[in-house]
Amino acid sequence: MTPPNSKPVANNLEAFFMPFTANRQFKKNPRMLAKAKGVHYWTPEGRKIIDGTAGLWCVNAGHGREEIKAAIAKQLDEMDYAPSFQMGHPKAFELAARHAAMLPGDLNHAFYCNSGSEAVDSALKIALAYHRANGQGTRTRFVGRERGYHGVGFGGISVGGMVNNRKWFGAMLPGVDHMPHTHLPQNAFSKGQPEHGAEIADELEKIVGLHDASNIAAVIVEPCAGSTGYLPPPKGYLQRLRQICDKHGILLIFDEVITGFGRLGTGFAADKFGVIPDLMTVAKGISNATVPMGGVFVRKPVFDGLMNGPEGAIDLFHGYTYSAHPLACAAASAVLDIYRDENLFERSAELSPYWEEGVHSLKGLPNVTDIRNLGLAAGIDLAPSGPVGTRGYAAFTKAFDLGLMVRQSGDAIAMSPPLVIEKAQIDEIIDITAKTIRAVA
Ligand code: PXG
Ligand code: PLP
Repeated sequence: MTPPNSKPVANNLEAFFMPFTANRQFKKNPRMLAKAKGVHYWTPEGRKIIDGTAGLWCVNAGHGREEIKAAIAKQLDEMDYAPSFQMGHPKAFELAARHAAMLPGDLNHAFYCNSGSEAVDSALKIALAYHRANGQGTRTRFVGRERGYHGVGFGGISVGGMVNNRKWFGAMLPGVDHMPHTHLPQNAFSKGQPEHGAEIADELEKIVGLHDASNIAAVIVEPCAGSTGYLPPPKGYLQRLRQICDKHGILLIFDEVITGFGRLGTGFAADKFGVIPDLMTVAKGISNATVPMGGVFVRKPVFDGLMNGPEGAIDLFHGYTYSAHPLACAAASAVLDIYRDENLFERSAELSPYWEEGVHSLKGLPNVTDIRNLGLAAGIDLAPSGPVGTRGYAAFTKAFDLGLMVRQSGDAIAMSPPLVIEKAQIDEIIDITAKTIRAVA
């Protein structure tokens, strides 16, 4: 049978061990992507796919941006690589200063790495080191949340709350508790932030009561959970978490790998909600996914707390060969120019009501049990049709066949288009999504 998605490719598909993929199923009927520009992908045979997900929530400024390409090429000509251990290069310092200037409050230092997973592990380690440097070395426990996704490092899966990402890998980090997730049935079909559930933050008090605050280093949450179907925080929830952390001297980490760089219509979720975390993890939109990059943004008191040792001593025993890679820094700086010059965060905010109206117009279609949105992203729950993920996978593949890229999480589909999307293209995404939902009924 000729696969509908892709003409047979000349090369052998066997050797590539694909991440988060049903390898054998995929290789029988591959969904190949060969070209990307603006808000579109093309398959090798030239079929055009509208990118409803900005790649994997990362290509915020759209594909194939000439400015980024030029900046990377120029950097490659000047200097391909430079170490950042006890050495530096100007682009790293320039980028950190630009990030510090755009961040809210006193989040004004930047540690760089190469992915969101590395950012999360780095943030957890910074939290531990900070407490230890401040004479509170008993603070070693972490608190995450059910349905949280914090990447795939051992730290990230330990604080994360996705069972399939955890159950295969044994013991993980000791000393982690999970707060309940915030997805409540009474909030179904909420537009934007749901009304109910701020009090779920009080579960943190129970965990503090169990272990005592003197043993807890940090709480990590996605301000708006992404990977588990897009779960905007209930009104007041994040503010309450911040208060409880302040009361007990616990660091609050916002994992903004998805929400950072414009997704919610502001630079960061911290701006959107007016809640400033002690540490913020970012990746994806930081470089528009051109060169892999991640980062941890650190508040001044936390950074200063690590600067109390002898001047000649290393402040943090942590870093990557590719921390602040020159190509990544060049790309990230060019991306900031685009975000600024094209007002893409504001554009995201301006398009959000139109997007909200579009996604909520899908209410009433067969098997749609909930729709959630915030900023320029949404999650749509479909009733299961068998084992978990059966209908979700059917929807994902059907949408691809109809020319739309969506993300599947169980039986939910998530969408997060590039921030450069046009209204007519939003209409197209909604139209294909509706056809998809009917087709998998
Ligand atoms: N934290 C959060 C909040 C994320 O969303 C990571 C950490 C890890 O980033 P890296 O760069 O190591 O992948 C992420 C990544 C999906 C999907 O389908 C989401 C992510 C990655 C791939 C797929 O929702 N988020
Ligand atoms: N493994 C070995 C043998 C190494 O030498 C290094 C780095 O020097 C690493 C792992 C870590 O690699 P990276 O710094 O790219 O994370």
